[in-house]
Amino acid sequence: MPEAPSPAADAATLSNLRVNGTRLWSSLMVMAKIGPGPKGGSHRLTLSEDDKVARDLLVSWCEDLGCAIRVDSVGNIFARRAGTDDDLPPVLIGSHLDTQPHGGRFDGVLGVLGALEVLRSLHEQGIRTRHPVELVNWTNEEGARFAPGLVGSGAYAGLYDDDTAYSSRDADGISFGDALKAIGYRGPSPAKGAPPRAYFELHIEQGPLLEDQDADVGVVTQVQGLRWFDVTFTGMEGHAGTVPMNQRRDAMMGAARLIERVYDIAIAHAPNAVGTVGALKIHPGSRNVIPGSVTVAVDMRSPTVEALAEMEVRLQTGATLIAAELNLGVEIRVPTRLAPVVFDPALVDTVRRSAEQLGYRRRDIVSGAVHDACHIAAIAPAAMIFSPCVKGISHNEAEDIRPEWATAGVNVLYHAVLETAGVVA
Ligand code: HGY
Ligand code: MN
Ligand code: MN
Repeated sequence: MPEAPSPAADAATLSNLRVNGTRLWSSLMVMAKIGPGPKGGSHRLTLSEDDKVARDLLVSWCEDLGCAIRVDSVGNIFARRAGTDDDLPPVLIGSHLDTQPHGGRFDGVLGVLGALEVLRSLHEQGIRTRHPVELVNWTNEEGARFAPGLVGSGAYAGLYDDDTAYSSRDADGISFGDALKAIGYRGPSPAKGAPPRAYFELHIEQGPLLEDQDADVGVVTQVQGLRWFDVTFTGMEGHAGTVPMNQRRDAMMGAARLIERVYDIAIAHAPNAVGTVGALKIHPGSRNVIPGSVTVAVDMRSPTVEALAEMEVRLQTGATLIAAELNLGVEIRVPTRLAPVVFDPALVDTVRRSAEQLGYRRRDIVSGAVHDACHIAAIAPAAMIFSPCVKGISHNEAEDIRPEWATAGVNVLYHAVLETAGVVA
């Protein structure tokens, strides 16, 4: 794509710049065809063959713009557009392309392809920025195949070393490290990255507030905290038909009582706290065998550390009590503890002003979902932009957005980048 002559960098010219919403939407639809779900959503698990196809497509789109591509040791992909002062730290923009097993077409993808649209617009409009601008696709945000999630951004922020990331195994026993190598994205550069000048992430809200309040854009001020627990009860396998009920050591009984307790704890910390049990691992997993072991995958969240700590204590004591009552063994692993995050006020203000200047209806919002921005906020100024999604549905194949919402979000991202990276006439 030939570069246009650089426009004057005066405020009036810059304020009229917009991205190409049609091009954005068509790229979203092309990406949605890779790893489609059975009901029109997406099934593109991290480090799968489909993830590789999606990564390869993203790399080719970025190479078409003349970006320099870098892949790090945990598979994060960076596409760099040089700045006039190329030694300055980059303005980093992006999100994730991996999806839930039965996820939507926009969760994460809007942020990566929105960043691509920003690079395309900078290129097409011949804009020169002082700071370099880098697009990023983070590896394994979802944590659905390999726990924990947010591994790519966590490694970049120095939270995980390669061996820790590589050692995680999926339900079939395949390791993260082997899967990464198999798709050819185990890159040479170290995962721990230098702090960028700023990080902006565009993402769908994954909740109903923005649509309910007729907002075009969400200005994310903070993200609630999260804790994941794997609680494994061990009993004794036996014949479902012959062992008398009072002689059983049935691991599923433990799981059933713990599940009830997870919901009770969350409700006791209402209205903000939430708790879910989204997965069970049952051994041996046959209808007519008394389960010998059951692992309960717990997700608990709250905007305050105090509530998270209290919920964790109640879960731990509850699990121990249940195991004693039922003569079961119990082991509790904590794959993730993520503290609540408050985004950089100056960057949040940049987002707010960009939305205002563009004439969008905006509202401040706290994110219920966690995002890669949570880890990057620990090492650099970070902020997020939300686009509404239809009825707030997400982590569901029915996830949907209106094209004008996507365009609005990317226009805000574009102007936040122009301001932060600095435009050179
Ligand atoms: O679970 C989360 O909050 C994120 O959507 N993966
Ligand atoms: Mn996401
Ligand atoms: Mn998600």
